[in-house]
Amino acid sequence: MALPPVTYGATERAPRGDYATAREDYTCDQCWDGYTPQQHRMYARLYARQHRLVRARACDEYLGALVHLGSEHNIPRFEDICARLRRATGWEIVAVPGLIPEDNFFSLLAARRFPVTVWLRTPEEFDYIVEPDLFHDLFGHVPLLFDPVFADYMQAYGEGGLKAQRRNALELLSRLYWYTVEFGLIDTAHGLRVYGAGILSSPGEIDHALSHPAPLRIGFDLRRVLRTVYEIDDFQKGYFVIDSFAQLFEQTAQDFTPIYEEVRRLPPCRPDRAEAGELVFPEPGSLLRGR
Ligand code: HBI
Ligand code: FE
Repeated sequence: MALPPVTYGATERAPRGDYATAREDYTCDQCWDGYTPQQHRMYARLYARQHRLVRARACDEYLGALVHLGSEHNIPRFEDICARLRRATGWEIVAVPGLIPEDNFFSLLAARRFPVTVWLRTPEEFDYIVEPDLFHDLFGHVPLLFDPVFADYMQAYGEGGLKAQRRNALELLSRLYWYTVEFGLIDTAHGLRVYGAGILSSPGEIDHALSHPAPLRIGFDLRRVLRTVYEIDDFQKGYFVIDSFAQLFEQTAQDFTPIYEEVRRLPPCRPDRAEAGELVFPEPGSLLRGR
């Protein structure tokens, strides 16, 4: 029975994926032999560009795990990555036709299975893609699943998502995913670094997130994140900075129920306006100018 495709947000655009071949749980086969030489070349071009950009800007945990994606010259076989990933943190990656319903998404994460999209953007979409594609999911998300603490955080997020559905708190919880897994920054001895997949897989947002004076960079605080709205189709106006994946895991390893009730009673926050008393990181480069 063909499953209905899934799209997010108010969009008339037809979903990119072919859901006809998906199983009941929305997983499908990667069909690696079906990729054309042009698609392998496209992957290699995307990898080469992003690798140059992330080299000095991504956190060490990410850079150290990139090698596990395998060859940079062609689209990897998911089962090859799976073999390495299972040994590292007990995670697997599973092929999906594209975006899948939240319940299926959370259930997969809770079972330490990360959904990776099987289709790859076209050359015309080299600089911008509207939906997560194979490159975003593989290059952006998969390397950090090799980090034991981040891997535990991702599973806890999946479990939290299943609970949030029952508490009608999906919109609040999606902000946590957005400001950590997709657009998170981490403070290191060498300065701010990127760990969010949406930044790591973007040609322009790495520089924007770390070097542009405009965005606000605020110390991670769970309640503040759950209150902060976000836009999906432009560079972020604000980022949250964690001290470590251990801090992120500890600060979110609690029952969110009372926190959802607390946050619901408060007005939403803007990502580009600091609230009283919060830790705001200095504008990049300002320390060098002695300001
Ligand atoms: N489906 N394949 C896929 N990948 C995602 O990142 C994804 C999804 N479905 C829902 C979703 N993300 C977000 O809405 C989560 O916050 C649930
Ligand atoms: Fe993503």
